[in-house]
Amino acid sequence: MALHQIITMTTLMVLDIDIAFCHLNGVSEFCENVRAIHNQCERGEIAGNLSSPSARRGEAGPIGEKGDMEANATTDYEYLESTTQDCIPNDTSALAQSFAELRNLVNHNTREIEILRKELNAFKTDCSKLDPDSFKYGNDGRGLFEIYVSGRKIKVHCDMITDGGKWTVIQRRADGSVDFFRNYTDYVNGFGNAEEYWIGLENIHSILQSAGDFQLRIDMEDWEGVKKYARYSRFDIGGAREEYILGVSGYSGTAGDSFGTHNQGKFSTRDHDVDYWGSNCAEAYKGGWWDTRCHHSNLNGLYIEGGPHKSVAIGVNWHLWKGHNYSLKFVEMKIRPAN
Ligand SMILES: [Ca+2]
Repeated sequence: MALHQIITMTTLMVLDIDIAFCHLNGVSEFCENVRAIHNQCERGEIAGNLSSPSARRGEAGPIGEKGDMEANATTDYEYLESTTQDCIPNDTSALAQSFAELRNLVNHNTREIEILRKELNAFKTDCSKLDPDSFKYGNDGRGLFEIYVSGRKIKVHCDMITDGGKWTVIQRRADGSVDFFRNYTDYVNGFGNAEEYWIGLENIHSILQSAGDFQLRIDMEDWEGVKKYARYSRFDIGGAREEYILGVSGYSGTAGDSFGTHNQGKFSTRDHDVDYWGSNCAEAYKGGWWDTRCHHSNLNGLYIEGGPHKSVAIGVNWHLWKGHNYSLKFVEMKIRPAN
């Protein structure tokens, strides 16, 4: 086979490989460029491009020797050999076979990776299951991360710093940007944005079902920058049929136990009154909570700038710290497996 034929074949083959990779990677701009070169090649223009600029005249000489550079259409084979000989395989069919095997391998590995990714995600049921390495950069051990609750991806804040870390934040109040005075469906399914949210009773229930016992920690801050917390060594809620009834015990902390008194409370909202009071606690105190005969804490109450408020018990209240007429500036409710 003449050298220029090998060069043309090899060039076409390399272009085919490029085009195939191009499809694999989905890089359309690159693909267009390769197609353009491919078309050039088919029109016979590529050999001219590969030869030196001075070699487009004169007559062809023997392979390996310089032709008559004054004659028309001479190809400078010496130049071609010096620039391409290392790139030309002895057997181009072997190259094609190698590429086919490579493509199969890539396809196979792509499928394997997708399967492994799904299996891995199924384990990320709360922040304690995430790879600690993913918290090293750029977020100071806090921030939004993806977890998989009942197979569905949701974004939550993870607190990997406080009290040993690994906390999944299920409720957050930080700037008053989200209205928490909402109906039952919203509290069941969850609502909010990156700064303020309620993760949803169904999601809380699913996370609690995914491992053994869970702890709860509530971090709070007032408008003067003072921080307090309440921790409960056991936290559980029932499912929808049990009205998400609360099981909480084992208080320790600095804020006082204003949540343990809600133990055995069912979750009430303005349109779903299952509290133990004649009237509707959630309606009266502007939130959604495990109300009993109303509340000692009301962390889903109205977010009131500055703190103090006149109407009793409607704010983001924690009774044993700030009473029923002070709305907190910041709250995070967070859970993690007990062990
Ligand atoms: Ca009632």
